[in-house]
Amino acid sequence: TNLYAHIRLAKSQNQKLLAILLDPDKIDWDRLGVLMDRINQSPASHIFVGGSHVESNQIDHLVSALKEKCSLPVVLFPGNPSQISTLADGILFLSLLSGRNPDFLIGHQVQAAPLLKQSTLEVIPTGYLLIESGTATAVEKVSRTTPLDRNNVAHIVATAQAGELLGNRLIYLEAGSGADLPVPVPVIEAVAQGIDIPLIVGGGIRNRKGIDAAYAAGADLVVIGTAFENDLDFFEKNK
Ligand code: 1GP
Repeated sequence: TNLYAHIRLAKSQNQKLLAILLDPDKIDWDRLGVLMDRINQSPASHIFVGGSHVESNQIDHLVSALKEKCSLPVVLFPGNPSQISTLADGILFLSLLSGRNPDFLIGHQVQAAPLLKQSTLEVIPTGYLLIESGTATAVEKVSRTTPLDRNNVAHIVATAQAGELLGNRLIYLEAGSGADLPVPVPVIEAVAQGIDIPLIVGGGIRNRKGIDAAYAAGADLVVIGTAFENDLDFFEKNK
């Protein structure tokens, strides 16, 4: 299957997508069976795997369990090059365009490229924009970059557009995992209207209302991490 072709097709048909983000560092390995059941019962279309501090053997462990027990595509969402498992289906090849730290703009990508070229992973170039969301999140601390001002919509749109023009196939608007405030609706609306490629939105979305607000504003794919991690019945309670 071609992950990107599927995302594009969904966008063209206005079919909304949903990813569950799993951080291998936060998995309760003793309850893996329950986790897999809940994922299979959820409306998710994708599983993203990644985190800020994860070690690679845990990534392989989680990805192989997911490949065995779930039918959803597994997409890596790496915080650094050590978080690549060739057992996954694809990878969001992120460039942190909101920041000015060369390591996260191009350095880590150079480190990862030889392994990716050898692998069968589908590589999806993704412009990654961190939006200010109240208190500092892990992405901000780990990347040592400043998020974009959530009120400066024009600058956020220009950054997303530059990402598209540089050849990225997706734009990811990120408030940060566990963010106090999700990406503002007017930001999602303006970016969705300003680009032609699919738009991912995540960070701090905690309920059905938040998911639907992001979709209505123009998000093609919404990412849920913390809310599901904290309550495996999240999707049952938020239909
Ligand atoms: C983080 O966008 C994702 O990269 C998900 O964030 O954990 O807040 O759902 P949450």
